[in-house]
Amino acid sequence: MNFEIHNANLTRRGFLVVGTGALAAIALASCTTPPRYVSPTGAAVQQAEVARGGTGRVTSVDLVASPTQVDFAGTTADTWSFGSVPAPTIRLAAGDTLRANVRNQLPAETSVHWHGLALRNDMDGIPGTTQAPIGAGENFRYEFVAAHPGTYWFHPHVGPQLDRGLYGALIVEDPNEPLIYDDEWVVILDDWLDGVTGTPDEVLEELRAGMAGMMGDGGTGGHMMMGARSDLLGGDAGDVFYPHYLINGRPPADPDTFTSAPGRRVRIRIINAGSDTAFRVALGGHRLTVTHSDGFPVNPVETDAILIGMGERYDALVTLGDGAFPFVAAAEGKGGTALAIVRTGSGDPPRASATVAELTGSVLTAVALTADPSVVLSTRAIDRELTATLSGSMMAYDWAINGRRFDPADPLAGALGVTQGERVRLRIENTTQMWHPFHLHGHTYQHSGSGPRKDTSIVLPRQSVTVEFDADNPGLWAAHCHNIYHAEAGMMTLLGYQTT
Ligand SMILES: [Cu+2]
Repeated sequence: MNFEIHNANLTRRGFLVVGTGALAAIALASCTTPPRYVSPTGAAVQQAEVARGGTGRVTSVDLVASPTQVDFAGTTADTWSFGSVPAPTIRLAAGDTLRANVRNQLPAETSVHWHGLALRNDMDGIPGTTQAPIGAGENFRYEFVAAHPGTYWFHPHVGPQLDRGLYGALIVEDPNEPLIYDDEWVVILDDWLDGVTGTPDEVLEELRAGMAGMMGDGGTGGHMMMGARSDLLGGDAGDVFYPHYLINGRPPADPDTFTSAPGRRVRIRIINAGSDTAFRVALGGHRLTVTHSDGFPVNPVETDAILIGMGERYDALVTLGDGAFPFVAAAEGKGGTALAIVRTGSGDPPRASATVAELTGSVLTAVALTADPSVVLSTRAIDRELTATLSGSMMAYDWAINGRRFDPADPLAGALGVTQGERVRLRIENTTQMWHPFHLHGHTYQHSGSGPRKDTSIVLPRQSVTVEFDADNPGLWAAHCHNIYHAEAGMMTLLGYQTT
């Protein structure tokens, strides 16, 4: 229902411009006609889906979002999940169709976004833009071709629901996989507070009140975290205090254990599902060979550790030694850690407080990577230059893009416009005192200068990241900070394909 209203608004806005007389006439003469955008349910989106082709094979999954109780080493917490935290991993082959039947048993509206996939726009899960929200008690069927192999994940795109337990990995396997490995391990990192110190909605409310709100609360502080610092992140590492850091839904006192054998080569797919925490990950006694960023292959780079922002994914290969090894994800600048265990032989399990020397060795970020030749963008002239200027402060909690806080009731206001077929250069400029993990939906851009293909990029304070992509997936695509609290406060815009 909302969806029809949204379309009506677009029509009405176009009509109003014509109807405001002389002023509008000047605007029309000096600029051009106001932008009109493709509809997520329109012909261009359907044609793009047909062009993707696909195998015709269908993988069906049922995702039931419901209130759930989780157990962290004996402490229980009430949360919302798809039955378990994380949800069972969804796997399919590239070119196959995913059919996900979502049943919403939550006491709230929800949606599912398929993070990183260049999928058909009306299946992207953005209420008010690509679909109506899935109301409490309602169902929705997502169905789309997963064209590109890689490590992806899924989560809601409603309020701060991402910071609950509603997430899981989505692995698109390559039928012609060039990597050689024996085992595979999916590692999902998360910062957790839901049902322990409060709810994500309470955190958002407190953050929105800003620093002044916290002072006014008599200094009890609530959910805010002061003094989280990281040189790698250019200063302030995060705003929110989390009592738990998890790997695959488990705290260090009850760690996930990956069992393999000495000498086996493992592909580790690492996903940061956190909301306000970058993680520095390492496997004790091993170096990691990074092979993929955000699902796409890179020229392999060996490193001791990887820094991974919210929404980012890295795949790494490692040949396992003999014993029991700690896989540690340190909450960057925050002091806490998540732990899992890799076991190939006998030996005492690492302690919950295990730390590993590799964490303070070489730490890889996207800056160190270049795209694998198979996924380098073709050489061609830039047709369109866009800028997304990130602004705002922790004090006022007024996070915005290009001076505008995203308004879900008027999502196209301030949209970045492109035309299908263009080569686009997007400069993401961070004018704030804090780092932001910027995420573009529906595309896997390339960092300029033969950098990696990615869909989520760390943008350091007072610095910029320039990316390029082909506008080959028509629709209305969210572009936002993947700190869920920044995004909800307004650091979000749309990339809109214009009709000519
Ligand atoms: Cu941000």
